[in-house]
Amino acid sequence: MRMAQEVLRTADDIKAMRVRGAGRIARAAARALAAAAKAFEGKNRDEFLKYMEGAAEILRSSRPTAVSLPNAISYVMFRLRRAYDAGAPLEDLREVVISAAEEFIDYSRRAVEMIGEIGSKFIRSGDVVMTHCNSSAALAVIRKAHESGKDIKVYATETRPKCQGYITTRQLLSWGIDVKLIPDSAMRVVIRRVDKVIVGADTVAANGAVVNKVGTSMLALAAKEANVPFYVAAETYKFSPATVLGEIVVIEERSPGEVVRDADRLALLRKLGVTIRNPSFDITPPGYITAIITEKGLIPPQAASLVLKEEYGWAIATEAARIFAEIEEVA
Ligand code: RUB
Repeated sequence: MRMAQEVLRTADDIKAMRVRGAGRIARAAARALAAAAKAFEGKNRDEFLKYMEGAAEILRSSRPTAVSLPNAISYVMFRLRRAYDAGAPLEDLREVVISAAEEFIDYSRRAVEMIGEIGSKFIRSGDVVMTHCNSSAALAVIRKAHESGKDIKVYATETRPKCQGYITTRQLLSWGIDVKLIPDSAMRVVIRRVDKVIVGADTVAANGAVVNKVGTSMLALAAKEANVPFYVAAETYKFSPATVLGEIVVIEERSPGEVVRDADRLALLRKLGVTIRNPSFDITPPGYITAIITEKGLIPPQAASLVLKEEYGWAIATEAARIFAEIEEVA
């Protein structure tokens, strides 16, 4: 069975970062699953399940770090498998996928808005806020604070090597917010003029550690030293159920060509034997985080495992059952 074009295109867009940011890639994957279900031409429900599992796998492997991607896919696939096990006919299974994907996308959008509402209450008029990379959840907080009449100023880091800080700067300017762009290396100098830091998240681990764009943990370190509160804006689908069972978050390593853009210079450096590393994300330990702003309210990072139990009890139980089955097989 040929895979739907939309699935292949979406996976490519995510890999090439034409679609980027943890929330956006999650919504794009859900949309692609719905498109795949619509495009399925077979007549058989077993074939449909296999085809959807193939689509899920292609999308899941498009980028490794943001757990929002597998969580969005699991949200849809869990409902599909449940309906399949209950004996639903093909047309119902197709409908289950389409409506679960729409439900996820809708939830995700409302979650970002809710984070904006909740997070903006922690920003006071006159605050100087610093952000890193380009996070729609973090920006929702800043935008809402501005829209509710608070006078705020923002420092945005460039976020090398991909410079997502330029997108942040453009967005803030378009909303009429006072923003200054700084090189990443100026973080510790500028933090002295900052009242609050707010960043997004790709993954929140069970122990409350936050995985976000590389440089986030340096900013957290600078904020801690300067006694500046450090907030993370993260929807609950950025919490990783697999980490409850000890799984390590994979940090994406991207191409050296993003670090040294000039092809001749890159070739020369390679000829000289220079190795270039480009880890795309880093991990901020919970002790550096003042609070995580979720759509369900503000939580201390140490409460991440409670969020996981409440939101992903089913995913954790399914995964645990799979691990036990494997252990029994080996024994
Ligand atoms: C983006 C990044 C963002 C988070 C959260 O990295 O690290 O801070 O994904 O974004 P990249 P959002 O540009 O490599 O995808 O709040 O929009 O989900």
